[in-house]
Amino acid sequence: MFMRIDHVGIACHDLEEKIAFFERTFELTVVAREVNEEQGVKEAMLHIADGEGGGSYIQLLEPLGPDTPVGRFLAKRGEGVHHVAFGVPDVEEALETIGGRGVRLLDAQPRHGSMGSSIAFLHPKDVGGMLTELVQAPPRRPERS
Ligand code: CMX
Ligand code: CO
Repeated sequence: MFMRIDHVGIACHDLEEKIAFFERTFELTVVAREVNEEQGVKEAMLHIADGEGGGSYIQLLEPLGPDTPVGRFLAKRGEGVHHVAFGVPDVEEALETIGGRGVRLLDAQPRHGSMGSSIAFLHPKDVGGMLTELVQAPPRRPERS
C-alpha cells in the first residue's frame, strides 16, 4: 500500500531560518514554497531523492497562527518532527482501506497538499503516536515535444 516515504514534516518557529540551516548543513535544495491556508501553514519542500513512485522530501512547516495544528503542536511540544507522510498510489482507496481497519481518519476526503498533491491525515493516537499523512502525487504532465 505504501510506496515510499514521501516526506517528513518538521514544525518550526522561523521557516527562513530553518531553510538556511538545512541548506547549509545537509546541502538540500528548496524545490517548492507554499502558503496553505486550509492547513494553517507556510511551508517549504527540500528535495532529498527521486524514486520510482516520486520524490522524497523534508517539509518545513511554520504555523500561520497559534490556533492551527502546527501552532498548537509548537506550543505543546516545541520544534521537532510533526508528521511522517507516506506516498500511496490512490489516497481515496488508501483511506477507505485504512479506515476500515479501525484507524480514525482526520480527513474523510483528500485535501490539497504541496506541489499539487492530494493529502489526508490519520489520527496519531491510532498510529502509535505518529501523525501520519497519505500523499498521492499529481498526475504527471505530458512531456513537451
Ligand atoms: N504528532 C503526534 N501526536 C500529536 C500531534 C502530532 N503532530 N499533534 C497532536 N498530537 C496529540 C497531542 O499530543 C494530544 O495528545 P494528548 O491528549 O495525549 O496530549 C492529541 O494528539 C490531541 O492534540 P491537540 O493538542 O488537541 O491538538 P489538535 O487540536 O491540533 O489535534 C490533530 C491534533 C492531529 C488532530 C490535528 O493537529 C490535525 O488534524 N492534524 C492534521 C492536519 C495538519 O497537521 N496539518 C499541518 C500539516 C500540513 C501538511 O503536511 O501539508
Ligand atoms: Co506534510
